[in-house]
Amino acid sequence: MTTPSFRESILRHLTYSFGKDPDHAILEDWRMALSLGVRDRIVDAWFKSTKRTYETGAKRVYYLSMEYLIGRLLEDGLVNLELVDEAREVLAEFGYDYDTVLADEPDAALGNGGLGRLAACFMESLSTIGCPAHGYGIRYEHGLFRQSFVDGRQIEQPELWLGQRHAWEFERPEVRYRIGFGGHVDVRDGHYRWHPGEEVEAEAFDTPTVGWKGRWANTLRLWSGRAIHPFDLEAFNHGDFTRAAAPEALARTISRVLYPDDTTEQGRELRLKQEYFLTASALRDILRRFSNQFDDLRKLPEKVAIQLNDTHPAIAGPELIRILVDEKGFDFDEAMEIAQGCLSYTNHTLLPEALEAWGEQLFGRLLPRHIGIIDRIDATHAGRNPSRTQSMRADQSVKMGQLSFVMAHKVNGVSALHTDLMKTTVFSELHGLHPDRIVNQTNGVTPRRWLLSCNPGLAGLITESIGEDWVDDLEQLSKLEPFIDDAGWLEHFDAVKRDNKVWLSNWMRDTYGMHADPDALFDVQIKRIHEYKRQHLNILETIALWQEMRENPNADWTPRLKLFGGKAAPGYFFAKDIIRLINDAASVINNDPLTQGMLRIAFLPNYNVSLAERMIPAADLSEQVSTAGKEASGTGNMKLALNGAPTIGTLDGANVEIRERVGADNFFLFGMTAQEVEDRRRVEGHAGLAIAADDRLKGALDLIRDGRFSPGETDRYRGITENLEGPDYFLVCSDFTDYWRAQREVDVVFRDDKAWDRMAALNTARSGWFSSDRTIRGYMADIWNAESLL
Ligand code: F58
Repeated sequence: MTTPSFRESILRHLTYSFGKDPDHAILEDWRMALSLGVRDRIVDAWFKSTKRTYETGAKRVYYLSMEYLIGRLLEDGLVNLELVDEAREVLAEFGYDYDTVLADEPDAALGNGGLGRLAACFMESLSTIGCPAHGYGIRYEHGLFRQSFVDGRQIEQPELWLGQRHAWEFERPEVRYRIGFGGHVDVRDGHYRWHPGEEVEAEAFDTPTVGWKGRWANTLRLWSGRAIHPFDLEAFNHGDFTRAAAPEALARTISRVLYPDDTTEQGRELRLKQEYFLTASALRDILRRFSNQFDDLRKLPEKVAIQLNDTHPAIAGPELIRILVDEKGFDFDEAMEIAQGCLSYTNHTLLPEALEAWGEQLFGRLLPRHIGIIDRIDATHAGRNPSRTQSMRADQSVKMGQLSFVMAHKVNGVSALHTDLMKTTVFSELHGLHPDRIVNQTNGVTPRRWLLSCNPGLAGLITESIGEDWVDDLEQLSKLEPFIDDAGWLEHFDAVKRDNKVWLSNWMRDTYGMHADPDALFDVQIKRIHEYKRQHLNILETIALWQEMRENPNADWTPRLKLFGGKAAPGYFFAKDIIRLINDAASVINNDPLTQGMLRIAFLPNYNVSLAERMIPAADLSEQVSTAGKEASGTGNMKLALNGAPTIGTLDGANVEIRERVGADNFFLFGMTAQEVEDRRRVEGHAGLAIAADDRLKGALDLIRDGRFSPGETDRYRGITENLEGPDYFLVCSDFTDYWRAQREVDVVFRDDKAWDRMAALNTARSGWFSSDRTIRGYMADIWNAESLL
């Protein structure tokens, strides 16, 4: 039964918001009308939540993140408001297919990968839990680039998510702040005053984020850059039209693109400006909201928790101190204490090259007051901790990790292993001085998007079996365990996976003309392309397997489809070579008549949230093969396990905890531990030794080097082979043999339908702990001291 009001609401929007009658409306009109119908209801929940937060005077959480990898929002709203069936019916009535309408929405890809997607999952969980929260970020005009392949090579094109109409944001022209850069600092009677040399305006755009069953909605507030005086009329009157429009163009650059390439000085400068732009606007907004309700700024830590998503907004510490000291008259020590009471910091990586450090020159030029404050923070901290040897300033740069740690009352890692490593590596000195500061909050994923909505078949089976309470209490999935012994139930589980595989394979055929046999094992590696994530380990094993199949074509092989998805940073040439190698290997192997039906490779272009939602439910095997100690947590690993894909993986990041929970028998473990990795690196010529000991590895490397996948151009992959045969920092060669062994174990289990289904179903039943609801509850209790208002 269609609820008339929702149907009417859609038709009303079609008519009055878009001026179309159903006969003339195009796909985009329907998508927009449906979205606005949903949005109306979200807004109702939003107002109620806001009102309640004001009335209770509750503490608010502010999540500061340079990235939100949101994806599409229409299905999120429909699912959380339980309007999917009604939407389907209304669209069908007018001859439209639900999935087609949903697919018309562009992905909002305002993030690079795991860090940005985590922020998006957190926003959804905060709303589901009813924790009063705001997300702050930047409204990039261009999100992450669109990836395509030409001759196997990655090509980047700008992605314009705002090119089509977008239903979800509200522009707030009344919420604008002036944000300054550069200039100079005056000191008079010990009072500092910063006079910026340049100013831009930050304008707010709000997106309400609704939680499960529409019980609560929070705000994601994204800032857009504008010129203070958008148009230089004098220049225009002199006929200099370019100069007339220059102020606007310049100001807009600040929110133009996600992550400018920071290999050039201009790129780095823009990035630092973006970080300050986000942070300063957010703080102004936070303080304005606080002052509307309370008067004593010393109470800030009681009412405000500010979470720094990595060090990108680390300037929040010095900026808050600057406001309190320079503008509100606090003394430095008290200001520092207030700031520390509010701030906490999440670390997402231990890779040295990813730890932010800004050249002093650039930093001092753009933020002349802040660099002085940082020195004072450093000195104050050192004064209180006389044994301190490190500093926030070293090698002529400002160390944002050190600054974030000192300015936070809690610092967290994102998996148990990562948190332990933080204590012994990058933050060992600070951890020694502040042993209670580092806490762990293992990542999680929202079950609404990553199971209920992306895998309706499995979600249906689960609800049929144990009721629907699992949706916001994911650990209830453990109630599935008794069903797994029921052969009929397990067949049903298997049928759901098969349907998902058929669906993906049809979609691949229709979209890319790719062939995928649903009976093959769908072996999936989806994530950013990076040496530490070791997509090249996977492709080496694929090549070795191909060789073995060719030598022994009549053996009982388990048919495999190796599926890849992921983008390489535009300036990361090694990663781009890995992509090209995978594509080159695909063209050779997929066309080998001898191995047809046994082995195929497919690299799906433009991996993004929506593609993940299609691939994850269809995956049989989850590749989590990073060099131990390098992947902070991973969240794709959780999504895949939850959707019934056992992991082949190393003891890295959250893999460790996944294995503990799903059981060692339901996880294909291989490779060195983090400690063994460290030891192995000290073995002289480790790669050569590993190659000499494994003919398969040697054979695969030989084929690549001899140009088997790059006919006429034997040099094409020299970078890769020389790296692997030489330094092999990520120990691809040393882990190869054990990886091969684990893969053959996968082959054996997969041929036993029942055994495999059992393992897959146990992965689902035992992954309930990896909900981002659990993670957020952990932050609320251990870091924010915040409460749910539901
Ligand atoms: C990721 N970091 C971690 N960084 O690699 C992953 O293990 C973890 O699960 C995830 O964070 C969430 O905690 C990550 O995605 C980035 O995208 C960087 C942002 C700054 C520039 C370089 C990429």
